[in-house]
Amino acid sequence: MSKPIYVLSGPNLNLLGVREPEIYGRQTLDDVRVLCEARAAAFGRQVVFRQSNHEGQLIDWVQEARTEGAAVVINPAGYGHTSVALLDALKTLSIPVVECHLSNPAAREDFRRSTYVSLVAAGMVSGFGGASYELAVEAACGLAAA
Ligand code: CA2
Repeated sequence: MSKPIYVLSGPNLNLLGVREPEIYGRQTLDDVRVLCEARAAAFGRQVVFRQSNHEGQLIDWVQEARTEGAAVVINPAGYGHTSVALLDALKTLSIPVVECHLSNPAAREDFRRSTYVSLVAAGMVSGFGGASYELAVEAACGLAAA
């Protein structure tokens, strides 16, 4: 069995579909998980799909992916703009990292225009709501080693 794609979501994304639907859409994170599982299955992969509001927890999962994962898809949410610690964890990986965002941060406030994660990501998918995750999983499957 090939290793799974780790799909990690950062703070407040547990509220997806519940608050601010005009920005983040009406799909819940559980809906997004189902989309990711289906897209990965099309490539013979499974996903480990997790969300945390805690920086250290996300870092622990990145470290877990270092040995257990084939690639990481990460929506770091607010931590993308602030967390050097998360960047440091991602830098330890030798597997591909794909950054993903529901909204298009480049079309929003200036402070959202760059993320630390982009320094290590193979690429970023943003602006397509839940489909950003699906596309990011597809990209990760394409980049992951057999
Ligand atoms: O567009 C994205 O996916 C973001 O990563 C979302 C982050 C934001 O800080 C980034 O700039 C772009 C915010 C996540 C907040 O999640 C919520 C979800 C539903 C309702 C309220 C917040």
